[in-house]
Amino acid sequence: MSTLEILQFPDPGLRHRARPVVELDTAALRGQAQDMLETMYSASGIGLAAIQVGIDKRLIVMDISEDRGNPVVLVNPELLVRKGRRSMTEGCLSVPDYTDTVERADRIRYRALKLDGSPVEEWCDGLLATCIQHEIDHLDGRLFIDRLSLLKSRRVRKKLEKAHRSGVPQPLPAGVQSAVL
Ligand code: GNR
Ligand code: NI
Repeated sequence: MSTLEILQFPDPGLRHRARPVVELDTAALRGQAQDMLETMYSASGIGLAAIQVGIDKRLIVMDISEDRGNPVVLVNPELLVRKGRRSMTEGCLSVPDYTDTVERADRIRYRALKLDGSPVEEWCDGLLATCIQHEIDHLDGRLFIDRLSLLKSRRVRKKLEKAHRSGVPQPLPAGVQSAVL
């Protein structure tokens, strides 16, 4: 197992659509999922998309439990239905030192595969629904700051680009966590 480097905005590697996983139930895929979980836990995140660690696959890991003992791995996740709207404070391990309120669907039905290739399809809501939508966005090259108002999104992108150029330190994962809890 090893922790992986998390790409930071404005890395262009965060801006493409990740490719579907075609080979399930392989040692390689399990190994990548394990490394992603280790990376997510060590950064105190509640989710991580493969694209954030430079892996071009539609693969996400999550753990929204309080004791950090409930790892979830989803392969090729898809939103099937969105219901209602809800605003939540979000942060992102790829967006240093910034949190903001994002409006998303409140309740979703999603479909995905488990590591062994077996299908999952279910409704969820609350933090899990927010997290799945945030991670699927990553797989489509989208970040939560793209979902702010146009004016705000532009202002935030400029500010973060400037901070990036001047070599400001990496995100404090605890900041992201406090946005969650
Ligand atoms: O750790 C994270 N917290 C979080 C809080 C609110 C909404 C979404 C998230 S996901 C984020 C980890 C991350 O960047 N996943 O891509
Ligand atoms: Ni993120």
